[in-house]
Amino acid sequence: MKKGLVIKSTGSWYSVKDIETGELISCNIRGKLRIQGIKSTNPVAVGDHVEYKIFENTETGIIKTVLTRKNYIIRKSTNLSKQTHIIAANVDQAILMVTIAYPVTYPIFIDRFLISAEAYRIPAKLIFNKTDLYNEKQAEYLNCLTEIYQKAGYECFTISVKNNTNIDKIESLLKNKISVISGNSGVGKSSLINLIDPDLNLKVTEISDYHKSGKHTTTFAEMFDLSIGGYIIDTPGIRGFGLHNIDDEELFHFFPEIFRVSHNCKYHNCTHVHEPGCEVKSAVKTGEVSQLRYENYLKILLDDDSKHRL
Ligand SMILES: Nc1nc2c(ncn2[C@@H]2O[C@H](COP(=O)(O)OP(=O)(O)OP(=O)(O)O)[C@@H](O)[C@H]2O)c(=O)[nH]1
Ligand SMILES: [Mg+2]
Ligand SMILES: [Zn+2]
Repeated sequence: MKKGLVIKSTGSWYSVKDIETGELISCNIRGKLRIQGIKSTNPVAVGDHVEYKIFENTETGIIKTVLTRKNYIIRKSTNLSKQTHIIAANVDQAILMVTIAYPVTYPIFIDRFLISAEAYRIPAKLIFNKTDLYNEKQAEYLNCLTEIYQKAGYECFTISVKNNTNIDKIESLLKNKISVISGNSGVGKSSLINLIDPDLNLKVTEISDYHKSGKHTTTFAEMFDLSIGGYIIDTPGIRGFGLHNIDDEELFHFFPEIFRVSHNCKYHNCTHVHEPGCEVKSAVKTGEVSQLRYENYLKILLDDDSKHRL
């Protein structure tokens, strides 16, 4: 059996790069597929290492086995079933691209992404894009958010793809790593990759004036070789991250700054909602834990909808 790396997935066809020859083979998954792990709408994802076989007398192949994943990042499937959709597998880091406006990314969306990354122990970074567009108030809000997330332990970058601001920092971030970049549609994920590697010539479109949101220009996840070294996985814009298999009792483990102070709570099974002697609540009062992060923790914990829906 040959070994390969899945670099593109359209749902029915997969582009597999042969590990030995580097050749790209179109594969499907007809027949029996051996796979371990979670139930998802896509059994094979970009970043997967697979074993495949060339279909007799053709140039195409069949994926037979998906090798054990080191990690993966998921979003909720669009239907209301409990199924999830794997965005990418086997990554070194997960990057969320955020915009304060054009379109707006909500902090709770950032938090759900971070929880999802923490749960799979994938280092997460935040890139705030389109700084060229922000008025004074939006710039202030941007500072406020980066301060909150930096304090929580996440590296933040503020960039403008349009003005080429701080792109060198992103190049250092991506160099020699396998990174997946995610975010709402229209935040500029593909634009950033084009700026770093113009030869890739990825499709981008204007965000719609009417809705001030993106148009889902990128429709399939795809992994690209970067000329600076490393791989980047561009992904379609999404609206929500799945919090698959995260129990209420362990949700706070995935807020690193909350987890840190929780060791000193009076009750070992403190949920940090109403208990006396809760160090998390004290830390919110002193500002050690941000009010915003704590409120989002409560929102996700107490609001079933936000846990199970898109
Ligand atoms: N003003 C400004 N516009 C930007 C910047 N970066 C990207 N854009 C614009 O934002 C729009 C959307 O960019 P894309 O790169 O297609 O966004 P995307 O995140 O890949 O979107 P999807 O593929 O739909 O998920 C395009 O019109 C870009 O030119 C920036 O830094 N400043
Ligand atoms: Mg795109
Ligand atoms: Zn507590």
